[in-house]
Amino acid sequence: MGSAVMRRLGGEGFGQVLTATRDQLDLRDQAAVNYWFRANRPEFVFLVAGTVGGILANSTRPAEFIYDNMLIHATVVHAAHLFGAKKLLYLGSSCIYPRECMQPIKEEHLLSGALEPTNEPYAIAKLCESYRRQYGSNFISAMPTNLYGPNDNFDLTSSHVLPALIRKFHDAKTEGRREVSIWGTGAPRREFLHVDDLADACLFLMRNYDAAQHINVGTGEDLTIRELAETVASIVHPEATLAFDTSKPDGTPRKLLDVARLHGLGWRHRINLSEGIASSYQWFLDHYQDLRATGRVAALA
Ligand code: GFB
Repeated sequence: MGSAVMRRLGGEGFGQVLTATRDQLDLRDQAAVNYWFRANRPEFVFLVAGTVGGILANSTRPAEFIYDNMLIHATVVHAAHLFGAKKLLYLGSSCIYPRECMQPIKEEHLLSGALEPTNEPYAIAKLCESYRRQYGSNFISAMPTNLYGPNDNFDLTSSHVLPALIRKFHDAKTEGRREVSIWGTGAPRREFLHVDDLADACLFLMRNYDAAQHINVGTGEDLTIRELAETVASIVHPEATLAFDTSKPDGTPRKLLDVARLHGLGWRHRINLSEGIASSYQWFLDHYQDLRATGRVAALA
């Protein structure tokens, strides 16, 4: 998300984009974050930082996810308030909605039921609304659907499904194998948004949305994990066959966002799924050596 927002702001000609990498600034450290905000006085804040991961990472590292994400979000929102940021956009995730939620999921369905156990820790956030109510801060929050695109994580133990499938079909093809293991039953349905569309939506919301209610960001279209695997196979390794590993969790049966509110504001995604998968696979091929060198395609399933 971060690199996509940087690409989009650069494309828009914004010259004064301030960033701080994890090594430069620990966003869980209030004193350090306050010092950074006092020194830099950002007017507009895109809060896209967090500890993220796929279904396995979320269910095996819950303490790390809840500790990091609650601290990062609380610390940055509080500093933005203390040092007078004009506007802040916080990005959550569609996993914030209940597991058995009406589909498509409306913003009002938030906290209307039990969360999916595999990603419960990651979902507690009503931060921006509280600062708006108490201090009148123009802080907004958006809930994007599952994301994919350039700079994704292709590590098979911590990644999300789409980069994992690109990697698995690629490895099978280069190793002359046909069978590819797909986690779960293949029946769950998921919606996917390309990160460049998300970055475009972030700029649009920073310019045009000033309401307390969080807003969904997605395509409004979903497919089964089996259909997704068949689509990736058709692009990366058409001879492949699918083997479903039902020892792995399916997670939420479906999480299709209702994007009527965003469409009503005049924003729609532009990158369709097949096009996005093809360009993401090309990015993977172009960066394969770097990914290997930095260990982001290290672990084998
Ligand atoms: O993308 P994913 O890890 O996250 O899994 P969630 C989506 C679906 O793909 C699940 C299946 O049903 C997985 O079982 N799947 C099949 C695979 N093969 C694979 C594979 O090789 N790797 C992975 N990772 N999945 C996450 C939340 O849920 O969504 C996070 O846990 C966050 O907190 C993220 O919200 C956006 O969509 O199930």
